[in-house]
Amino acid sequence: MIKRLLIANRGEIAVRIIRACRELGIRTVAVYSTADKENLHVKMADEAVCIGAPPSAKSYLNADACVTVALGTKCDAVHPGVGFLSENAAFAEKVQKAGLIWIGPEPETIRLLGDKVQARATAVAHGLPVTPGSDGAVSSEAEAKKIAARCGYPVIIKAASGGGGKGMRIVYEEKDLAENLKIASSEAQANFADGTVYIEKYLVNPRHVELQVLGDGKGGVAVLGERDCSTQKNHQKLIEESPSPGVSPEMREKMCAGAVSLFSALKYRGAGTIEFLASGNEFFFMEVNARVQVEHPVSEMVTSSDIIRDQIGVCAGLPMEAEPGVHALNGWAVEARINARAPGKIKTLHIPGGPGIRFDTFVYADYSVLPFYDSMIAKLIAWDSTRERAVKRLLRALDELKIDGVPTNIGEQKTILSSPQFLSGHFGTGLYAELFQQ
Ligand code: MV4
Repeated sequence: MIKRLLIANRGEIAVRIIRACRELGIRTVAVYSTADKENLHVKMADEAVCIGAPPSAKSYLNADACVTVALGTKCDAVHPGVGFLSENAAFAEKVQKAGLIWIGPEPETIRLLGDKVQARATAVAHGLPVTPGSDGAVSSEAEAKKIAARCGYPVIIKAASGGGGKGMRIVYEEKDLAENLKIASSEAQANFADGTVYIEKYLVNPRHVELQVLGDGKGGVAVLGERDCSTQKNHQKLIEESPSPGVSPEMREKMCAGAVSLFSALKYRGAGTIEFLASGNEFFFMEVNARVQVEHPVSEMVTSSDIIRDQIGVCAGLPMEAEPGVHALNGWAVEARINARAPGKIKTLHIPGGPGIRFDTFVYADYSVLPFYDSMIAKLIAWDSTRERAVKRLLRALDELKIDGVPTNIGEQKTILSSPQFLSGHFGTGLYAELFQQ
C-alpha cells in the first residue's frame, strides 16, 4: 500500500485528493507555487514544498521538480489531479522510472488516447459510433474536399493532438475549406507541436455526454453512469448533471457496452472518462480523458461511490471498490461551477448546507483569488430524487451562498438554472449563447 503521496496540483482537486488519502491512511505532500502559500491544500497536507514561481510553467507544470520533491520527501506515489500534468505521458513515465506509483493509466494508454486520430480508430474497433469523417489524418486539400463532400457541410477540422475545443475550425462551404485547413494545421503545430488534423461532420447544437469509468488495470471495468456537460461557455463547463436528461435507456445501454469493451481491452487502470456528442437518438464517440475530472462529484452522488479513493486504491493494487459492470443511478445530481470574474480578496464566505448539498472548494474568508490560475473557486453540488427537485435544491443553495470581495458568476448560474430551456431538459451546447446572446 502507498504510505505517502505527492499531489502535483492545487485548488479544490488537491483538497479532494487529501481527503481521500486521509481515509486511506496515506500521508500527503503538497507542492505549491510562491503565490499559493495560503491555498487550502498547502494548509491541509501533511507536508508542503514550494516548487517555483506563480506561472504554471514554472511550478505546477514542472515535471522534474515534482518528481524530485516526491523522492526527497520519501513519497511512494504521485497523483496528478486534473489539468496540468494529468494527461502528460512523459510525466507518467518519469514518475514510474523514479520507482513511484503513478495514479493513472499506463503512460502508453495516455499516449494512445491523447492522439485523437488513434483514439477514434480504437473506438471504431470496439464498435463505438463516430461522426462521419476522415479515417485518419488529412494531409492534402484534395483529400479534404473529397471527405467533406462525402460527409456534407458543415464540417469541423480538429487537431489530432488537440482537445477541449482548441484549434478547431468549422467550415460551412467548400470555398472556405483550403484556407481553414491551412490555418487549423499551423495552429495545431504552434499549440501542440503536431500539425496533424482530421475532419468530421459538424453537428449543430449537440449534447455533450460523458461516461465515468473506473478500471482495475486487469480488464475489470465499472461504468458509474453518464454526465451531461452541455452547459458551457467558450468550452468552459458551467453546469454538469447526472443522469443526462437527453440519454434514453437504449442509448445508455449502447454507450456503456462500448465503453466497457474499449476500457476492458485497454486494461485501463483508475478513473477515466469517455466523451460523446449526442443529437436526438444518435451518439458519437469524441475522445477519452485519461484522468479524473472536475465534475466527478455528480457521479459520486448518484452512485454512492468515492471515485478518488477508488482511483488511488486501484493504482496502489487494492481491489476495486466499485463492482465491475454498469451501475444503476439513484436520483439526480447537478453541479454548478462557481468562478471568480476577477482576482481579489474574499471578504465574506457563507457556505450552503442542508440535505443533499456538497460544496468543494479551496478558498475561505480572507483568501486572495489569484490571477495566475483557473477562475473556478468552488463547486456546488445538489442531489435529490428527481431532476426537478435537484435543480430546485441547487437554486436554494445558490441563494445561501454568499461571496463578497470578488465578483462571481453566481447570478449567471441562477439565470441558467431557472431558464425554461434548462428546466425543460431540452438543450445542447448552444444553451449559454442562446441565453446570453454571445
Ligand atoms: C464537435 C462538435 C460538433 N460536431 N464535433 C468541442 C470540444 C471537443 N472536445 C469537441 N468539441 C466539439 N466537437 C463535431 N463533429 C461540437 C463541439 C463543441 C462542443 C462540444 C462539447 C461541449 C461544448 C462544445 C462547444 C462547441 C463545440
